[in-house]
Amino acid sequence: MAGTKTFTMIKPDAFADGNSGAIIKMIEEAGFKIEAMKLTRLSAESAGAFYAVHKERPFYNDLVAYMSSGPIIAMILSKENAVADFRTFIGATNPAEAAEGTVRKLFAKSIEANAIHGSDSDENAAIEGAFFFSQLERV
Ligand code: RTP
Ligand code: MG
Repeated sequence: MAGTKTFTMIKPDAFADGNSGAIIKMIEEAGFKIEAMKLTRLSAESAGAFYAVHKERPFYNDLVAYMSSGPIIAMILSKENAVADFRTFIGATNPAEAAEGTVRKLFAKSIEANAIHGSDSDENAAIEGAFFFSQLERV
């Protein structure tokens, strides 16, 4: 069925702050099932490739430096309507605009260091999941 999977990363700020456990608990309690998970670290080159869609944006170089600054936790999640529901669950990009109770409201420090990533379409969820995980690493 379409729309059942999304991809997420706990970003370097949230991992470094020791918030990974709390965020994973929130993800599970919100009804998302973890299908794949790994602790890894993006090189500047991989971070640049992952966010290539933002190459022309003024924040691109900062984003690449930030996303390669420390470990991240990558996950594939499943749930009905996964992409849209997960975007609602994490909150707005800018934590100042994020709704109460969302991951970014609780854990993001700034519009850049905003704790967590969520895919923005089913197509990108599939591409991003495949960027990090082989078939063997998925349950
Ligand atoms: P994400 O892709 O990480 O889930 O975030 P998003 O869809 O909410 O936001 P997007 O526009 O895709 O931006 C990707 C990430 O770039 C950083 N950013 N910095 N300094 C800035 O103005 C700025 N704007 C965006 C954030 O880390 C954002 O999540
Ligand atoms: Mg995005």
